Amino acid sequence: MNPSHSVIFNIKPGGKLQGSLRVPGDKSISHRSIMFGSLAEGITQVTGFLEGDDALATLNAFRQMGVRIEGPDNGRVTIHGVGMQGLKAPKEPLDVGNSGTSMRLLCGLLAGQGFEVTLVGDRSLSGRPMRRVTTPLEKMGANIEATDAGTAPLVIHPVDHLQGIDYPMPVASAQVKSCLLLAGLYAQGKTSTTEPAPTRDHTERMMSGFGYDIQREGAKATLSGGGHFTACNLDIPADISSTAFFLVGATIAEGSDLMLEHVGINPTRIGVINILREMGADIEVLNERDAGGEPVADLHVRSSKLKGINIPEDQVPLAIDEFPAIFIAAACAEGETILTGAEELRVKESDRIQVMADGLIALGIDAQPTPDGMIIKGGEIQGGTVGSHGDHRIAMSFAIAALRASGEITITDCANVNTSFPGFVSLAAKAGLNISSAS
Ligand code: SPQ
Repeated sequence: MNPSHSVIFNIKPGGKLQGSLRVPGDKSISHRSIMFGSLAEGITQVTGFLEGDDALATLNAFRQMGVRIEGPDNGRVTIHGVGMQGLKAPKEPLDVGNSGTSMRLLCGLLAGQGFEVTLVGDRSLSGRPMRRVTTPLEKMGANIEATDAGTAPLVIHPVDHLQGIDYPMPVASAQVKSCLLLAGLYAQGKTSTTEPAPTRDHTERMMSGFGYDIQREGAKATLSGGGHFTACNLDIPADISSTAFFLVGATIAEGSDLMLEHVGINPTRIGVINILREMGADIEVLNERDAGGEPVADLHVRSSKLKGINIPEDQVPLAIDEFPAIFIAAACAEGETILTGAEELRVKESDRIQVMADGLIALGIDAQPTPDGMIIKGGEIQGGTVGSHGDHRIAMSFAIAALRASGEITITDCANVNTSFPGFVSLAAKAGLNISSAS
């Protein structure tokens, strides 16, 4: 049996969320800390590293390529950088499990190395589109084999050299942008990406933090190959994507009053705050400060009544991973919430439009999937069983829905919650969710 099928969440209805808590470190920044620290000259010390399966897959990949990495130990990682040319050919394929970020960013980073490497992933990742990275990389001169469907396994063959390109990105994707910028480090001349809408900019910020000259002008990011990274220390903030479950949970559960500490509030990630506030949520952003080039704050959230809205399309890339949680908020809102322009949700760890619609309908909510979004009418959430399809964000979203349900909710296939949020069950229980996990 696939082990991911064997974990089940049971959540008793009702409850409220209270107290102060800090969710684990940001997944996107954790991946990048390992990649940049490994390529740097010198020793990089990381605190707040996410000890979840996805970020650990990236860490293990670099160990397989000869980088000495100590930890993680309570979020502390020490990376002994090998420099831009110091990676070694791994003896085995690099297995990145469920992690799209690892596969797409590594694909760019490895395209210009002098050795052959194979990237493999689990069933979900092996069904996700990779042409969005292999096509522009091939324009740079890379030699990458994929399946006929353009999916993993990806075999990256060594090439003579890569050539920088100026790439107008057809999709708003931080993974595509980051992949090409990482390949650009090894390319001759300049590599530029232009994004159709702003996406998370952790790669650009971290490159500057490691002393690399990267220029940003509006939607365009440009760098020249041949430079080097200088090691530095990184303090990774709590992940706003994990925080989102608590923002929604405390908003929908009457009597809730919750403080979420040290949350990354990078402007390219705060769509969930903007959207929930527009729906009527009471979220205060307190103690804004800087943590190694990334803005952080404490978020104070109290329960409030929500109303349905038309979600502004410019917020979609800024909240792309938070829609499963936002759909639960919409199910608890008065009136209709309409999401458009979010077709990217169909190619995540699961088809997040279909799987969320199926689950909401199973719980008695009127949810209509559309090709690029969903129409949700707020209503009474009933008890029932929903399948998470091995998607961490679906599992956690339906878990918090129980705060407003009339009966117990059972969620199947929940092991992948460990990819982004190890300790979710105990932290959510501590805050007031009546959740238990069985395998
Ligand atoms: O890493 P993975 O599996 O792609 O994870 C997800 C998630 O929900 O955790 C997407 F399914 O986050 C992506 C995010 O959607 C992480 C990411 C990054 O770190 O650069 C960027 C986004 O993906 P994309 O395709 O929009 O660039």
